[in-house]
Amino acid sequence: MDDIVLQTHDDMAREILRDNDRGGHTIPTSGLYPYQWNWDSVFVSLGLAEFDMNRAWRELATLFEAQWPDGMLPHIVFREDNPSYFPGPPVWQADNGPLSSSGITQPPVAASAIVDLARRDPERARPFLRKLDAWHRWFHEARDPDGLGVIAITHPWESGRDNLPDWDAPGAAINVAGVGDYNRRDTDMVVADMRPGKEDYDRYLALVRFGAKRKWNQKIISAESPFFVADPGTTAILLRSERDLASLGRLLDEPVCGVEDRIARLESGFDRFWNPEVENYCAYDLRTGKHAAEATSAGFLALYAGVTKKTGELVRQLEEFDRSVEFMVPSFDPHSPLFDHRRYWRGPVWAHVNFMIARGLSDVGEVAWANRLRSDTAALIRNAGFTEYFSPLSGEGCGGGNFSWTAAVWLAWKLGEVEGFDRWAK
Ligand code: 9WN
Repeated sequence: MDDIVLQTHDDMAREILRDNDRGGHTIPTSGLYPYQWNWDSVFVSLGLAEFDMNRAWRELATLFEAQWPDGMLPHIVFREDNPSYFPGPPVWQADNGPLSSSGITQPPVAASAIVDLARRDPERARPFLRKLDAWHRWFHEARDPDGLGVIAITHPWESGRDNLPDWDAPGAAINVAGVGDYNRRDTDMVVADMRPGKEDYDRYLALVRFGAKRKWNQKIISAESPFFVADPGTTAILLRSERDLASLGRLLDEPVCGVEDRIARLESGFDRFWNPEVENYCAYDLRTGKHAAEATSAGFLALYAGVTKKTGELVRQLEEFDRSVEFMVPSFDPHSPLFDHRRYWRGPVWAHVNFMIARGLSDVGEVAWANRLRSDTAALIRNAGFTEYFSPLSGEGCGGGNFSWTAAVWLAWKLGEVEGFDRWAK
């Protein structure tokens, strides 16, 4: 009789990354997301680095192949037109870069990941240094034209946290009259109550049409877009990446000119996000001057950014969140009437966000909290599988399955080593 070999979660995670490999770039999951996504690929590179360093560097190289001449790194790279995803290349009409792509960006986690990889082999990071610098500069020029030290998004997809209630009020200014009929593909593959609603989708499409009409001229879009919202998530991620870019420059003995000024501007700008009524860092609508009215997981990324003056308040809010959920960290305040535990970014837990929040917590010495996030993430994946996101109440796996960044975070965070703490037994 053949021996039965039990597959470990590490094996499963590696298998998912191999299965989602499309020859040098990795898709998030087949069917639902058939292209290369920006921040997904970066987390994937951290997972790949645990078993195939060459492939990890290749993932980043293929992503940067799509960098636009102005420095922007697009949020989706289209190497084909795949009908399983809408909106595809014909809707975006963005031919400003060397490869077909979308016309917006996503949170710039790449410099932080590249610094992690560079610790093992610094020279391989050298080709990325100037590309990262160009992308970061682009954020300051195109997404902070007034030099306020906060980075705006021009589309909810740019935040990576697409249908967060933070975008509801600013999104009301988007004119959806011209979107017409279209055929969403996501709800063919995932139950509708786990995905954004029709109103959100109309707005997403209206903004794509708005950008396409302006030929994705980012200056014009920043000046004229009805949606221009400073995002604490993107700003925190950029701030950490700027610090990491500066250290990469030092490591490679190639100083990055201007990076220290950019860091200083973001550090002081970050205060603008503080909403005293919420006691957290909240999105800020640059068109109306209004803060979002509720706390989200992005506020905790302040610690990841090295902004530590409100550590006490943030930890208190984590404790508050924890009173209402089984698994941390919900993407949106679980006390709010808008909290929806299975619907995309209106409540669920995301492994990669936990990974970043925990890094910030451990940087400020909140080790027990960092460990708690790690063990929650491990328990969620062990029990529900490598799904796209998870209900913070029931632990149910939601969205797409065999998901690349969930697998990558499993490996990079060494979740296979977490033992003896089963949140399901709580
Ligand atoms: C739009 C791929 C991406 C993630 C985003 C997530 C989701 C796309 C969508 O999937 O967004 O970019 O069609 O829903 O919100 O963070 O990068 O996994």
